[in-house]
Amino acid sequence: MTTDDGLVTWPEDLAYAYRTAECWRGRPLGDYLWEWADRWGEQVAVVDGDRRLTYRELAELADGLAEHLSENGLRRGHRVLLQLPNCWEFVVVTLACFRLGVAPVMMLPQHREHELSAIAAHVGVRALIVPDRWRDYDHQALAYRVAAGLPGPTPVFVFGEGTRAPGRDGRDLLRADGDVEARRRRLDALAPAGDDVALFLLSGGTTAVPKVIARTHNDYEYNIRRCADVCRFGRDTVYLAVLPIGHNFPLANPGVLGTLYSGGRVVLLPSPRPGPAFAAVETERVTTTSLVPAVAITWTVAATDCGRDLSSLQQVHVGGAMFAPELAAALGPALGCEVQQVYGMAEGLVCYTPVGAPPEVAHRTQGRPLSPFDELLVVEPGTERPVAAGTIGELLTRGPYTPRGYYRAPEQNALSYTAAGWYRTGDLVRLTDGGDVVVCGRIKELINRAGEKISAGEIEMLAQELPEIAEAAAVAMPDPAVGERLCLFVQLHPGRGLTLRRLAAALTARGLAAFKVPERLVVLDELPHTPVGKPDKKALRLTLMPGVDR
Ligand code: J2J
Repeated sequence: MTTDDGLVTWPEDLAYAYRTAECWRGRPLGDYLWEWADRWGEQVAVVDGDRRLTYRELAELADGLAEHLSENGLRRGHRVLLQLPNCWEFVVVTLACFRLGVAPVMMLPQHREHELSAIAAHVGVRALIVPDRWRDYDHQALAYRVAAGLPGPTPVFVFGEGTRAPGRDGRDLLRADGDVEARRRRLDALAPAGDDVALFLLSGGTTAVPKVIARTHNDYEYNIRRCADVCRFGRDTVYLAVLPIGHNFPLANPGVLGTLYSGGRVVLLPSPRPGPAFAAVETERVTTTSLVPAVAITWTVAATDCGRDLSSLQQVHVGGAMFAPELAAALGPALGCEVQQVYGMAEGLVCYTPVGAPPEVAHRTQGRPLSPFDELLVVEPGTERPVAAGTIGELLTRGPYTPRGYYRAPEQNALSYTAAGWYRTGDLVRLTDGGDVVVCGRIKELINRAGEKISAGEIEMLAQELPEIAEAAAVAMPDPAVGERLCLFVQLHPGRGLTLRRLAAALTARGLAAFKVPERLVVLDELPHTPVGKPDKKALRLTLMPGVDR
């Protein structure tokens, strides 16, 4: 069923079943904040550089901020765009939003005007939350430009040292003075329901238009709880977050939220560079972290003779892109810990290889679903016809934490979800006899660059708006370091010329995030086409294979 607002809900009978089975507890995520503080109050919850927050401080700061946001007019059902790097403020803001029932839309620090404006308009956000500067980029100015293009006044809240926004300076909002208990009760009274949207995640996507996934408090809490359980998180867990925590994987699988849920300690770093990460492992006695394969490879190399004591590491989670078995086998010995592979998606389904799995499972599969209520169906690509057991096909899935459609996207939903509510992952998988998923490829048109998904359609549409380009096709180019890079094949208008540098400058000027800018340009007299008139990407991809002449 779809609400008037464009939210696709689970069928009533299933919702009933998920509640009865206690997958869904009907408790908003913000509710847990004080439960944690009451249980583990003086324990350190979050470490960011010199800043160490206890569970109690976290709860008090989040409540203080929630009240400020509420005084600024934000309330249950509203949405805000959240674009912060990995920092303690990110955690406080997210928890404050959960508390109020305001849903943050999780953007990445690398996103620019193109992404921010489209998503903000699509979701209908009431405020923007940004850093002042990040990696020499003025996010505050960016946010004001985005806000100016939105209907209605959209306040910008700025976090960081050099903030200058009067009244919306994050430093003024991150205070927990006054009567903490009274505030706690006031906010308890404003709490959202379990079925409310807790947050919006971005889809890796394959299309030109942005797709967002609304995750409810019920479904996200279940996902966090199951992940934390499968990964055996507990009070001894020290989780190092090095991937951008706006991503589902480091945010909640089990990631930051799974660690807090378990009474552990979260250590935040702004990047996965091995030097600072290994130093943090040593000083904080980190037990676990999550990596994408591209980072796992650099860590494998860097760990040798790194001069750091990495002996506290117990498990490393690797997912987000293809991970070759031999690389998976090499990572554990290099770091002196166990590797757990993860196959997950912001759309819901998450699979993990279990703790203690034998090498043939841990190195050669991407694990099994988190929940006994997850349904997996492997079909002939693009159909709903199951393939023979053990053979490769497209994975369809349904379950208690896999929403039934994208938010406000009926046309896309008709393509990405079947009438019976299965999500078409676009991934090619096979299931082993033991029920583990092996990811074998994909049919969806995206470029997976070090785990960051780039939609081919989005880039093609932007490229075709440039005056030089008649037709464009974005294709994944294999790469040993980052897995895949974006290669753009183009046919130009007669008499026009284009270089990679000019293409990159033009797309950047249109506000495209840097990681989505093509890294190779191939100009052809004419693109090859399939019988239905689409660019023949299979043929184009073949020309990128080593040893093939163009
Ligand atoms: C191959 N491809 C994979 C894997 C994801 C945990 C882990 C990852 C994500 C994520 C996530 C893969 N091997 N092990 O949200 O919670 C590709 C598939 C999938 C897409 C989803 C999580 N793990 N993939 O990567 O929404 O193509 O989520 O459909 O960014 O990444 O991308 P995303």
